[in-house]
Amino acid sequence: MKTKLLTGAFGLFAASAFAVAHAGSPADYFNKIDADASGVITQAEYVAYKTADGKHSAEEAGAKFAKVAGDDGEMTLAEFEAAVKASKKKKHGDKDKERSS
Ligand SMILES: [Ca+2]
Repeated sequence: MKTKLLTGAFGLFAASAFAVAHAGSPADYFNKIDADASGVITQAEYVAYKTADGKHSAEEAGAKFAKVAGDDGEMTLAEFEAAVKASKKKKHGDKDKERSS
């Protein structure tokens, strides 16, 4: 009985730990992509990261990068966070809209 309880608790802990690690903060995600830790993400770094898992083509990644980075060709943490926030808003829809207005 006790063992079963412990296993259940551990399973819950493992699941929530995974959720946190998986979601991460935008800054953690940013640092992962910023391969040389220069504080900005270049197009090369972004494309390399996005194409690493084979889910995105270099063209797709390049287009997304240009959209987020703007004219200067460098993605700052602020730009990155804004893009993450914008994509989250899209996913969760009206809830965020109500809260912010
Ligand atoms: Ca960099």
